[in-house]
Amino acid sequence: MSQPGKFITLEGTEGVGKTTNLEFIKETLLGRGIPLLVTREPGGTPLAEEIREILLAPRDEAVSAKAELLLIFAARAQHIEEKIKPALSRGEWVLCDRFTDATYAYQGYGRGLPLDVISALETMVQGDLRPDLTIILDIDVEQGMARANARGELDRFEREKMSFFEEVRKGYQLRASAAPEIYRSVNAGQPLEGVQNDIAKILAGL
Ligand code: Z5A
Repeated sequence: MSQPGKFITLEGTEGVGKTTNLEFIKETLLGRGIPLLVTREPGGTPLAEEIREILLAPRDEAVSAKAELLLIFAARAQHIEEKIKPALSRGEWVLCDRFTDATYAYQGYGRGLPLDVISALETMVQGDLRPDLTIILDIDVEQGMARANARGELDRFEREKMSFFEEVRKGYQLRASAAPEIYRSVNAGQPLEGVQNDIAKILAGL
C-alpha cells in the first residue's frame, strides 16, 4: 500500500519505557514539523478503548487465549478504519504505542497461539497495512519487571510469570531479526539518555 504518511510503531516487554520514549519520539517528530497522530493499542477509539479495559482488567475468570486474540483484533479493526487509515491518507504520520507485533509476541509466543492464525487475522483486518518502522525496546525481563513493579498496581498481563515474558521477548527478537529493514532494536536497559540517543539516530535515518 502506498501511504503518504509514515506508520511508526513502538514495542517492547513490561517496564521497557514505552510511555517515556513515545513522548520523546513525538517531540522529535513534531519538532521537525511533521504532522503526527499519536495513538495506542489496544485502544485509540472509544470502542477500542472499551475493549482495552476488558482486556487489561484483572479478573477471577480465566480468559481464553482465543477470546483475548479476537478482542485484540476487534479493537484493531476499529482503530485502523476510524483512525489510522484516515490519518495516513491525510498525509499525517502515525506513531502507535504497540501494534500487531505485540499480538505475535504476546498471543503467539507468550500464549502459544499458532502464528499462522495470527497472520490470517492480520491479513483480514489490516489488508496490506504494515508499519514502515517498528522500534523494539529490548530489556532483560527481570530488569523490566522491577521497573513495572515499582510503578504500582499490575494489570492482567503484568501478573503473568517471568517465563511468559521471556517468550514474549524472544518473539520480538525473532521478528526483528527476520526483517531488519523494518525493525530497529534498542537496548532499553541502559540509562534513558543512551536510549534516546539511539532512538534519535533511528529517526534521523527516516
Ligand atoms: N497487548 C497484547 O497482549 N497484545 C497486543 O496485540 C497488544 C497489547 C497491542 C497493555 O499494553 C498490554 O496489552 C500489554 C500487552 C498487551 N501488557 N501489559 N502490561 P501497554 O503498552 O498499554 O502497557 P505497558 O506494557 O505497561 O506499557 P507502558 O505503560 O508504556 O509501560 P512501560 O513500557 O513500562 O513504560 P514507562 O512507564 O515509560 O516506564 C516504566 C518505568 O521505568 C517508569 O517509571 C520510567 O520512568 C522508568 N524508565 C523508563 N526508561 C528508563 C531507563 N532507561 N532507565 C531507568 N528507568 C527507566
